[in-house]
Amino acid sequence: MKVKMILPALTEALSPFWRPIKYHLFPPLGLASIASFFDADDDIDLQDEHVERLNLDDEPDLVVIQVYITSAYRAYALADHYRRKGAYVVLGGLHVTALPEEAAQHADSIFLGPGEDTWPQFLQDFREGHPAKRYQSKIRTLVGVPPIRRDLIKRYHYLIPNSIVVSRGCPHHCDFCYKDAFYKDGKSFYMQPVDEALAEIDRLPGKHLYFLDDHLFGNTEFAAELFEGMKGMGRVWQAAGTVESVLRPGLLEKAVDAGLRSLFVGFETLNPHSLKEQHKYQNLNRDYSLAIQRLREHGVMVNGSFVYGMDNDDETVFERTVEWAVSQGIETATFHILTPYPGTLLYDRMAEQHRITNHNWDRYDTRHAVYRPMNMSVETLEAGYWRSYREFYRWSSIFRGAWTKEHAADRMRHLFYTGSWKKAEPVWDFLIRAKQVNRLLPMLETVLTSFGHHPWMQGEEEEGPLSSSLKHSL
Ligand code: B12
Ligand code: SF4
Repeated sequence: MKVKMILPALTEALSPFWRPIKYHLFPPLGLASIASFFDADDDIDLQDEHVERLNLDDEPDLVVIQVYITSAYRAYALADHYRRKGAYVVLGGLHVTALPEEAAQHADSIFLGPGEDTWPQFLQDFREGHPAKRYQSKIRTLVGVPPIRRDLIKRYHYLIPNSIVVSRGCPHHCDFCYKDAFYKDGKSFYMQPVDEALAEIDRLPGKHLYFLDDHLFGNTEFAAELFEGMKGMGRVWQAAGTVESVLRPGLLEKAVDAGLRSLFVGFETLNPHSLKEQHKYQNLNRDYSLAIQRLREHGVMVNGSFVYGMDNDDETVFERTVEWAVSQGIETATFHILTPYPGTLLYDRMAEQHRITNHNWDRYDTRHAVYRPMNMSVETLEAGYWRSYREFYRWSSIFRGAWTKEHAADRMRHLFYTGSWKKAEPVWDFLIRAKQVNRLLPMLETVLTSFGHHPWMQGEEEEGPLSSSLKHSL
């Protein structure tokens, strides 16, 4: 059987907001995961439109498209194109699960929820000639799932080809998150068996890993066992975790021993009323500064995530947040405008209050206000969002953030990491166009591995602020 799998690019790909580096980071793990259920003699072409031009002249029997909210219109156009050519077209992913009736107009079959249980069932039905119109995932497990088809991923396109997910979902329930809508009708947090996760890590070449799990630290027992198994593998890695998990005694230390060097932390807001409003209880009454201090002491860099536009926010929120982030020495920050994704509690609440002003899914990209904020205008919210990026990444802020650190080596790492991420974008773009983005990976590994004197460097070679490997790469 001839199969085409597509991760469509978001409509933004044609707009001035397009940042090539952001879309050359991670390969399409979702499609490569369900591809593991195909037969060895199926002829599969997996294309990621963020990084390559699609070949639309082919004649596949089956077309599989993953739909995110911001790529929904492009996904539908591609689906319509292949249906006109007579292919059997299926759609799945987050947006299909949120709005199945909308997606069904463009597909022969649709899939709701994760694909590990429904996809093998569909393949059997399809081969037998009686596929259903709709498949709803109910059995939630990663036990016995075959290894992800990494052979279908064109590694050279990505800065982080070693992206990996070893769990699905998250134990928490924040109102604005996609999670509860996507995992409804079954378990919403479950893990791969640790042995299989370790085997997958072992199969990945090189040193660097990026865990894309929503909350790698969400199950202490699983995380501790995983980190224990990774000890001595010589990996350096990045992941996402909550403030609460950083403060939990013992777990962070295990992660650091296993190679954790940078963590994406969802601070979201500095206002406890907003945390309550969004049911983000796991952040309530947690000492954010202490969490950052703990990460710093262990040599882990912080990517702080912040959301603007909650009902308690007014026009002072931007300056306060940026000032706090800079003064804490956070290395990188990601700002978002609150976005009511269909299917979430946040969406239902805002729809009930008649506050949603825009149903153009292209705008649901966390850069636009698609609703009426409570305590400021849309213009103030959007301007404040953009100003936050400018303020956080101006050189004076980068230096101020770096100088919150005691050791010269830590300051250097801050300057190098933050500066090269935001200030060297033309260089990244050039390397992407030259198909050389992979060449940046050793530099990233070096920055994550080197600099400073930290508990995790005990016993490793040390020769002053810059280790020899970094000098080589410079
Ligand atoms: C990596 C990532 C990115 C990467 C690349 C995405 C990629 N290559 O897949 C980049 C940086 C480009 C990115 C960008 C954005 N992202 Co993003 N991203 C993620 C992240 C962290 C991991 C994705 C992943 O690999 N998951 C692991 C795999 C295994 O899961 P999966 O892809 O969902 O696939 C499973 C199922 O969905 C299902 N499935 C999927 N497709 C199909 C098809 C069929 C037929 C079947 C049967 C099953 C099926 O089966 C798979 C196996 O279970 C997710 C969070 C998350 N946990 O998913 C956010 C997430 C997907 N991103 C999100 C957002 C909002 C964005 C941006 C708009 C952010 C922005 N401000 O720019 C952009 C736009 C992206 C776009 N193209 O439209 C939201 C999506 C919200 C929504 N309702 O669509 C998420 C959920 C984050 C969040 N918590 O809000 N993102
Ligand atoms: S902690 Fe993060 S992943 Fe979990 S529900 Fe909240 S926003 Fe979603």
